[in-house]
Amino acid sequence: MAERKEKFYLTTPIYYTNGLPHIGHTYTTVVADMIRRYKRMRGYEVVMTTGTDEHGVNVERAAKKAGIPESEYVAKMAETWRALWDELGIAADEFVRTTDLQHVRTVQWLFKLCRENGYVYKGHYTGLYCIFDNAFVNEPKPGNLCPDCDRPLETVTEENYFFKLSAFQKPLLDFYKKNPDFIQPEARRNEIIAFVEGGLRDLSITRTTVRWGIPVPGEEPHVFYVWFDALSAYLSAVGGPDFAKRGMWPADLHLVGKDIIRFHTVYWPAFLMAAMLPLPKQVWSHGWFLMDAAKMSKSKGNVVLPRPIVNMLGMDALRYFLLREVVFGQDGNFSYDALVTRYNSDLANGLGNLASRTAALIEKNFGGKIPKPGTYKPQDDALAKETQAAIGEVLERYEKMEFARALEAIWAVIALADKYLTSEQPWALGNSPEEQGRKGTILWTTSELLRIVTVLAHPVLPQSTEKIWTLLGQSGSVAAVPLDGLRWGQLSPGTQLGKAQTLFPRVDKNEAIERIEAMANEELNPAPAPTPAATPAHTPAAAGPGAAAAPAGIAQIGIDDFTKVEMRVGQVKTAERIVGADKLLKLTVDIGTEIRQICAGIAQFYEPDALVGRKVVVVANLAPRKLRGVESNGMIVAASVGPEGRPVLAGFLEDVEIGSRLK
Ligand code: ME8
Repeated sequence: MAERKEKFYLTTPIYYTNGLPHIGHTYTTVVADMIRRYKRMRGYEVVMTTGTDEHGVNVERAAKKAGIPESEYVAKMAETWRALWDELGIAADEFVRTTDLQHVRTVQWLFKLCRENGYVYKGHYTGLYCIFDNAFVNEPKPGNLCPDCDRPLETVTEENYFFKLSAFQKPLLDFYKKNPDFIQPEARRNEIIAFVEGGLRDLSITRTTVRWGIPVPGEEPHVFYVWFDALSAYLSAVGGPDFAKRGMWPADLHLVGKDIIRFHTVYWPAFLMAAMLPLPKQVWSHGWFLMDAAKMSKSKGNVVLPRPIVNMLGMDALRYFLLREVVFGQDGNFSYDALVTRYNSDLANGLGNLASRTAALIEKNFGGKIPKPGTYKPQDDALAKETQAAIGEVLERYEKMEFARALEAIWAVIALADKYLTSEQPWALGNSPEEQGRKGTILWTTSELLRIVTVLAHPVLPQSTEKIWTLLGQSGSVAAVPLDGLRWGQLSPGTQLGKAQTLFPRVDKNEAIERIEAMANEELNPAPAPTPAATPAHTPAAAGPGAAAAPAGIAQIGIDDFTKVEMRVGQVKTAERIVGADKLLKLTVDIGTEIRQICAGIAQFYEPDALVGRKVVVVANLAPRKLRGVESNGMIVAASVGPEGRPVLAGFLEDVEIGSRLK
């Protein structure tokens, strides 16, 4: 019988369904997907789990607001999350929903084990509770605000089942000591140890104030506290009570953001110890992706969405940026500017250019067949040596979760290849046998370097490395190349190159950012779907007597819809250009009740100075949004003239009072 491969089981958090995925969630999931691909290339049997956390008060409220039952609401949201991961090519092996039957069984079973072992008792609990974070809060901020999200806390008293967390202070501390790698990075480990050393209070693990949750069997109306429920998902994904059959538990790695490290390194191992189940091997907590140094939130209008970036630059560009830009474990700032700059420099001019340049030279000089190397010069040997050494370094960096350093090492090799080509100048060599031989050595060497770089970068750039693999005429998938067997010198001369591939077309930075932002604004503030009353004019119903014809293709709206738009007369107070955004002006506009900052795409047609004092029409109730990183609170109305859509500002022939509403 074939020997079973060593297993590796890793997880992302299971995400709340009362929001939509942004770049932060994408980050954790991309890292997990990258590790999953990397471990497979190192010969492991890998399972990666993600999913959705579907119970609790927030879901009850969101479903009510949407006017649908909770089950329907969560089913829709889970599908949205799953579909996004599919679309981004980061679909996990297991997608757990906490409303799955298998999961429900697992939670009830885990509770039964903890109870049978004497770690569960009934009591009362009164406390300040944050319904947004689903947690009782011990140290509220002044004004009884949640220390995490700054929102008001509610006083809640209820009969609960309690988990004897206090009994696990010593076992946990012993466990951390025996398993120094359990909590990563080091700084987080120290924080958690200090927290546990400070003493642990028992934890209420059921609720009677919540309806939408997993029932505690025979104890209704008790339902499980969301964290007891959610953490169990890692176990239910790989078999639940029958976990031994699948052979994946314990998890080798839980990837989490630093917001939820305590749940994963204190509560979760304590629940498992109480149930006498094996403990996960490692919890890795990464930092925040911040936008303008602030946490992302929809109300601030600073959420970064993955889809527009992927539509503009491709998934690999986003993956590369997320993994290259910040040290894994630390906070990092997200900026479109940095994203596009890296795309152009590292991907378009770096890897993409090396691949197409090498292929073009082989095409021209060797009819598209990888040449046989002739004799070697010291500079060829040096390049071979450096590349071979990079293999070891990159694998070590990946293994230590130093993804940015791994990519740095790969790109250092790409830079060496560029330098090598520039100094060896194969294009300047003639066709004598000697020069042809030299060209063969140079181009074989470059192709071999490219092959190695392609294999090493595959976990991060799965799509484009497959294309380069095909371009290099290699058979099968690059994903199937065992990393441990990767050596310099394995490229066979004579291999026919594959078809030319489009890898990373260079983009104009300003234009790319504007397009990404426009798509993001569209996704965050979608145009409302036409209501049934808004029948297009060309249908018989609307074309009957008395029906005013709207231009074909533009739906009619009722007066109710129109009155939703609040347009007011405003006066421009200041106007300035925005560095790096050719088309935008930043204006401050007095709309009677307040002064607003508004960005307008009119910079190519209006001089800032000429606008000051001018009266304009402002859409005052448009949701705030960011344009090129600048907040815009409203919109200036303009006609769009001619095929290029030249903006002409709407104005008045008579003097009008600032703040007057347009009706
Ligand atoms: O906490 N930067 O779900 P959640 C980096 N359901 N990562 C970020 C981020 C940011 N700005 N924002 C979010 C929950 N994340 C629970 C988890 S697990 C048993 C239950 C990532 O939807 C990061 O991984 O609030 C963080 O821990 C997670 O999303 C929180 O997702």
